[in-house]
Amino acid sequence: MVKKTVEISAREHNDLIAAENRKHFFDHGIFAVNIIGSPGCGKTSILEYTVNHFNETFAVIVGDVKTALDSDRIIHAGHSNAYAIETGGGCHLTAQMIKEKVGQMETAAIDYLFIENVGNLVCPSTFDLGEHLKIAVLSIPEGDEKVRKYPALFLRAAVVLINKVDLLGFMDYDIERVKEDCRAHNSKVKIFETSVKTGQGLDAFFDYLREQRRYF
Ligand SMILES: Nc1nc2c(ncn2[C@@H]2O[C@H](COP(=O)(O)OP(=O)(O)O)[C@@H](O)[C@H]2O)c(=O)[nH]1
Ligand SMILES: [Mg+2]
Repeated sequence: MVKKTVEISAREHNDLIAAENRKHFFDHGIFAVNIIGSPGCGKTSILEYTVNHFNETFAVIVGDVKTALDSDRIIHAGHSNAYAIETGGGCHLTAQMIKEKVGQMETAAIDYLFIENVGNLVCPSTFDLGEHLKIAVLSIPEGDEKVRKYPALFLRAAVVLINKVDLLGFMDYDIERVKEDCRAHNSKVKIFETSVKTGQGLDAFFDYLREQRRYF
């Protein structure tokens, strides 16, 4: 008898685990979002703001190459349900990492799961974690050409937050051009102009998440 072995790629394996995660989230009523952006664009700051202004029950997972500094910031902001994943060199989170971390949580009490991916506009874009929404975060100091340079993320992100809009007057940044670039990649993209310093756009973003959770 000829023995056949079936080999699957790392990405196919990731997709299988991501599908398991998605079913787990569905079964437990958890709406999961995967937040992707460059280092320093404001991902953790947005989550700190979320701790103080989003009154639903949620958990936070923060991925970084090293340290638990960002999950410590979430805990320090007053939210104990925050977990760190150190990738040890990996430039993105994987569905397996999320599966293991979610396995340690008391999921019955969670309505939302915020996942801050490793800071990077490339690798995290194509690794499904089982999330319902991929959220891209841009920020004004990064410059206004990033959507054109890193299309993979903007083809897949359902939502784009253009953060640090409080700095718009200080930098050359054509925000209308950036929005056009986002829409050229995804005509249905939902765009929010946000600032953690002033709170601009974040309540509207939270309302959007609540609306999306109702239909997932
Ligand atoms: N002016 C301004 N600074 C911000 C805003 N959001 C974040 N920052 C600052 O940007 C820096 C990096 O933020 P952080 O949340 O650590 O970014 P992350 O690497 O994407 O998690 C910090 O100094 C924040 O205080 C914002 O909306 N406006
Ligand atoms: Mg961070």
